[in-house]
Formats: sequence, structure tokens, C-alpha cells
Amino acid sequence: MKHDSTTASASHSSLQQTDARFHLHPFSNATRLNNKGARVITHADGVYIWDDQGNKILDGMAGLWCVNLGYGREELAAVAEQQMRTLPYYNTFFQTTHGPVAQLAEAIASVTPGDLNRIFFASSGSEAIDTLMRLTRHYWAIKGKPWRNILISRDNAYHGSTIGGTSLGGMSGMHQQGGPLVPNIERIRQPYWYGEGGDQSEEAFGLTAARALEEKILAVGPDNVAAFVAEPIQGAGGVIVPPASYWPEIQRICRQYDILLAVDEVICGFGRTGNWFGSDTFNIQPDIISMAKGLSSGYLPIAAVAVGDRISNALMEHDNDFNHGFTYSGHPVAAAVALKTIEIMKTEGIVEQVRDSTGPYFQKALRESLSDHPLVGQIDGVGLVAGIALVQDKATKTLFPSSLDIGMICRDHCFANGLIMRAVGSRMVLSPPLIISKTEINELCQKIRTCLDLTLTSAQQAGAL
Ligand code: PXG
Repeated sequence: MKHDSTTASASHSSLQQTDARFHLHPFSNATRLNNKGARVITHADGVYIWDDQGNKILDGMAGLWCVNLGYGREELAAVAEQQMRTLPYYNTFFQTTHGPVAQLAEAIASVTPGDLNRIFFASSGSEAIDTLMRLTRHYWAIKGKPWRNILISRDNAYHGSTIGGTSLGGMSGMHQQGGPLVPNIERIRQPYWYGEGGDQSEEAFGLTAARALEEKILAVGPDNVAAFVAEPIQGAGGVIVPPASYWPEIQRICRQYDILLAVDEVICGFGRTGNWFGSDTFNIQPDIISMAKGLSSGYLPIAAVAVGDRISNALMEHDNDFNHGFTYSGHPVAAAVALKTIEIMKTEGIVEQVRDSTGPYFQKALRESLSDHPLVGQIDGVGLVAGIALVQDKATKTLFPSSLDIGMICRDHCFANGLIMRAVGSRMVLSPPLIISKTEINELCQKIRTCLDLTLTSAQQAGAL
């Protein structure tokens, strides 16, 4: 039966019904969601979003880790409109280019670390990751070693949900669906000291977790490995900040065995950790990085891969095409919005503000207001990204039994009390817009405290405490 959208009224329940009937949501249990009805978001401004029930909600997640400049930026809307009127689309395949894409490539190169100065465009982080996977393998083929194609990543990593991203990531729930997965991918443990460090000091555990890479390389043979791929801080994995000893050791191992170091900056890029890239914060020297999300502040879908000299020189020397690209690689409207985003970040000094002012303030405020809470086992984070481990027993770091989904209970209390804070298992994660003010950070912390109290009461009522 053909559906006539013009007959659909925009009332709350009718929108929910339309959504339930026709819309398949990402990462959702369709039956459960449809029985409940999706929350309808109507508009947004600054760090706040509103639903159609009139609730004003503090967005502690910047959408999905992306609306870094906050909502309601007129300059971004204006630039999109202007570009749509001038050149809404043209491709970059047929030996053609256009102003926005060439200028954006230059603007990205001006902020990327080291020699990462050649930019390939895509529309999503997952596409960027697929590009990075193909490019690192292709590099070794150009170098005459096509067998050198094993990619090593980590348990609990998130690299997107295309077949490439799913295969590369370390999310077991995703691996169970839609396979078989892409072959020749190996994984090592994650550097989660609070959860997995046992009796080791943080520093010692960082080395142990990094040396898992060396063990894996030796197990599969160094001459078979193309690249190690990792996020500077695991975002969707629960904001896992590695010990300070971790990245220098990873860097040493990659150099020693001549393994390409590929860093997934989709969440950490564009100021989230108080520098342009997470690689700057952790002093990583990658050969290639992926980026998306904050690149356009989430206003339009655009992603990129920045390639360093080692790979780009090989591509230049090679006489063949790299047979890869997307219809929307370097889409002019998305590129114009991303270019404006970078310009605003520079003129408003957003990265410096996060590094010197709001980032440290946020980290301190979270610890001062929440550390003593009975549910809070650990608070971790850098800049404007943080993870809070919820535990049943602080002294022993004991988690709640899985029958009590403490993260979901907390998330629902947040939703009901004007706050978006995401749950990753029993870790609560935060990634507010980078323009958040200190006053808004105070409000955020107060709301979290209230919601943790409500979560504590729920746990007590469930007999778990
Ligand atoms: N790499 C990383 C590090 C990511 O965080 C991707 C790649 C894929 O990007 P796209 O644009 O294809 O989604 C991501 C995306 C969550 C959540 O719930 C996180 C992401 C996406 C959706 C949900 O935390 N990260």
C-alpha cells in the first residue's frame, strides 16, 4: 500500500506511530522501541535540545559526539544555503575539483598532526574507516608485499558499522550479526586499567596492554602485518583513557616492526580532548588518521582520511589508480560547512578554550561533585570527554549483576530529568558540545548528581544494595 505522507498529522502520537510503522532505527530493538514510541526532538539551541512535550534537555553528548560548535549556528546554515544555490553537487572523480573541497583539504592539513597533509573525503566515519583499511593494505601491495595485509585492532573498539568497520571493531555483539566478517583482522586487549588492570600500577598496566601488540605481531609474523588501528581514547567503548605509558610503547612497537600506525580520530578529532586531534594530546605520530563528526560539527555528513608522506608518496609513485571513492567524496555543501566549522573553531579559539579553560574545569567539576557518590567507582576523561564507572561496591570495584542494567536505569533517569548522558554497559559517558560554558558545566554536574541519586534509589529498591 502506498503511504501518503501529506495525510500524516504532525501531532506527537501520530509522529510516533508513523515512526514506529516506517522507520527502522539504528542499534535498536524495533519491537521494544515501537511499543514505547520514540522521543520526538523538535529543535535545539546551544547545548540544549527540546522534545515535542516541551522538555528542555541539556545535551551532554553533543548529539552523537559531534555537535561540537553547539546547535543553532546561523553561519553554518548560511554557508550551506549559499553553496546549495551555487553548486549543490559535483563529483571529484573525473579529474575535477571545486572550491570547497580544495580549500577544505588545505584547512584540514593546516590542523592535522605531523605530515598528514593529503586528504581523502567520505561521508561517514565508517566510510573513512573502510578507506583507511583499503589504503593501508593497498600501501603494502604497492610496496610489493600484498601478503602484508593483517590489520590489528582492539577489543571493545568502535570503528563504525559497515562490514569493514564492524570487522575491524571489537564489539562482540556486532560480530555476531551480518557476517562473515572481513578476514585478516586480529585484535588485542584494550588498555582499560580501572576495569582490567588487576594489581598492576597504571603505568605497568599501560606497558602490559601495549606489549600485547608486540606479542600479536610476533605471533602472526611482522612481515604479515599492515597496520595497527586504534582510537586515542575509546569513545563508544565507554571513554577508556589509556595510561600515560601506553601510547609511547605502541609507537615504539610500530616503529620497531615497521607497522603502519593508523589512528581513528572520529571522536577525538576537532578539539574534543583539548587539542585539534587526540594524537596531539597523546603525542602520537600516526601514518594515517580518520575523522568525521566534529569536522562539520555534525551539521552535514562528511568524513575524511588524512594521509602522511609515507603512504601518499607511495601512491604518487605508483602508476595505477587507487580504485576507491564515493559519489559524495568531497560533497561541495558538506565541504563548505566543514570549512566554515574549522574557520569558526579557529576564530573563536575553541580548541584553546577546551584545553586551557572549560576542559580542565569540566574534569575538576566532575570529580569534585561526583567522586564521593556511592555509585561512582572511577571518573576518567580528558578535555570535554569523560566516562564514569558505576559500581556496586567502590572498595572492590564490584559491578552490579548483569540482571540489573544500572547504565540503562541511570540513562532513563537522565532522560526524565532533562539530561542526555549515554550508557555504555555500566559506564556513563559524556561528550558535551565544545562551546559549553562553565555555568552550563555546573548545571550538567548538578543534574548528574541528581540522576545518580535516583539511580541509587532504584538500585536499592531492586534489592541490589
Ligand atoms: N570510528 C569511531 C571512533 C567512531 O566513534 C565511527 C568510526 C563510525 O562513524 P559513522 O559516522 O559511520 O557512525 C565512529 C562512530 C555511540 C555511537 O553510541 C558512536 C558512534 C556512532 C554511533 C553511535 O557511542 N561512533
